[in-house]
Amino acid sequence: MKQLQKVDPEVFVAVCGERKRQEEHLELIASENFASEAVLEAAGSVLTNKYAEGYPGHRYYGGCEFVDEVEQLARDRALQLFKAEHANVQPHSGTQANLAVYGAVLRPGDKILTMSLVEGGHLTHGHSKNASGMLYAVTHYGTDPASGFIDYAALEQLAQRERPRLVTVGASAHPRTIDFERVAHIAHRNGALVLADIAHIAGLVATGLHPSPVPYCDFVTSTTHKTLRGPRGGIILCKKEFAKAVDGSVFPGNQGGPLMHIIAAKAVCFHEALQPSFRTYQELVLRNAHALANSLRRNGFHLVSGGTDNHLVLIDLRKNLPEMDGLRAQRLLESAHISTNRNTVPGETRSSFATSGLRLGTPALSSRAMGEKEMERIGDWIGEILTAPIPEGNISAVRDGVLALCRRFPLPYPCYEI
Ligand code: DSN
Repeated sequence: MKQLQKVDPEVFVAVCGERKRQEEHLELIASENFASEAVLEAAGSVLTNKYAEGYPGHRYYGGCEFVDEVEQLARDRALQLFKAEHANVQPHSGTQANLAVYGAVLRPGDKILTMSLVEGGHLTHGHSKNASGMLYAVTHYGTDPASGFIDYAALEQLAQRERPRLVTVGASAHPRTIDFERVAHIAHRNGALVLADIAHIAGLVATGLHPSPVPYCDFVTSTTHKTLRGPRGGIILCKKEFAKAVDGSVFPGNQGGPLMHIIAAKAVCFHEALQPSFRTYQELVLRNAHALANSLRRNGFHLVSGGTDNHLVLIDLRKNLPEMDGLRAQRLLESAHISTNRNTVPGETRSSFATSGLRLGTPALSSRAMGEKEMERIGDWIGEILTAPIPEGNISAVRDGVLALCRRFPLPYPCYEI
C-alpha cells in the first residue's frame, strides 16, 4: 500500500481505518467474510486495466489472450465445484445475476412466484422497489407462521393458481435447509422454470453440506463473497439449453465490459473452495452457528424457526424484548464492537428501517478460526447488553472482552502501517 499512502493519503487512511475496524470488531453480518490474500491480490491486479467485452475466444477487443485464460479457468472451476452444465462468471453482483436470468427467459409482465424480502427472500425476488418487482407480475409465497419453515404446501397452491413463468427459491435471511428438489418439482409440474438463488449458502452447497439445487433447477445464481469467501461478485449456473440465452442476457443484455480482475479473483476463490480444507471450514461455520443459536436461546432470545441448519440465525426481538427494535439492538451491539444487521422477520410489524429482528452469521468469525466456545461467549455478551434493564451500562465491559478476544484471533492479513 506504499503507493496509495504516497499518492492519496486520505483514501489510505480510510482503508487503514476499515482494516482496524475489521480487526477490532466481531463480524457477525451473515453475508460478510474475509477473502484470502490470494483473492485480494488477484482483485488488485493489472487485469483491472483490460477491456474484454464478449466471452473467451469471442471478444470485441484485441489482446485478450491472458484474460481468456483466466475466464476459462473460472468457468471450468465453477463447473467442477458445483457440477453444473454451464457457468457465466461475469455478473458484477448477485443482483445482476438474478436480473440477467430474468432477462433471459421473461418478458415484462410475465408472472413470477417468489419469496418476499420480509419473509427472508431478497430484494431482487420481486420487491416493489426493485426492477424485478416493477417489470414482472409478482406473487409471493412465504414461511409457515407456526414453524418458521418455508410453507411448501402454500407455494404449491400458488403455483397451481397463478401458473407463473418462473419460480424463484433462495433466501438472504432464512435459517433452515431449503428443499430445492421439491420446489423444482412443483415449478415444473405447473409449467414454470425455476431459479435457485444460493447467494448465502453457496459455500455449504459447494462442499455438500447443504443439498444442491443444481441437478433440479434450470438456473442457479450466487454471489461469490459470502460463505464462498471470494471477491464481491456474482455467478450464474444453468442447464445447457439456457446457456446462450443467459450469456446474451449478461452481455450485451445487462452488462458491458466484464471485471476481469474480479473474474480472476473468482477463479482463485473456486480453486480454494475445491480444496479439502474448505469443507473443514464450512463444517466449522455450521458448528459455530449451532453454538451461537444455543447460547442465544439460553439467554432468552426467540429464534425464527427455533434454531438453524445453516450459517445464520435470525432473532425475533418481539418475543422477549417487545420494546427493542432491530435498529436499536444493532446500534447497541455496534457500540460494543459486535457487528450485526437488523432484519425484518416473518410477520414483521415494524418498518423495514426499524425492523423487529437481528440477523447473525458465523462465516466471518469462522474464517478467523474462532470456535464454539467463542460463539457461546458471544451469545452471552449479546444477552448481557440487550436484555439488561439499562443496556448502555454493560457496553464498556463487553467491549473490553470483545477487544481481548479479537486480539487472540487476528485477521488473516498483514497490518497496514500509517
Ligand atoms: N444485502 C445482502 C445480504 O446482506 O444478505 C443481500 O444482498
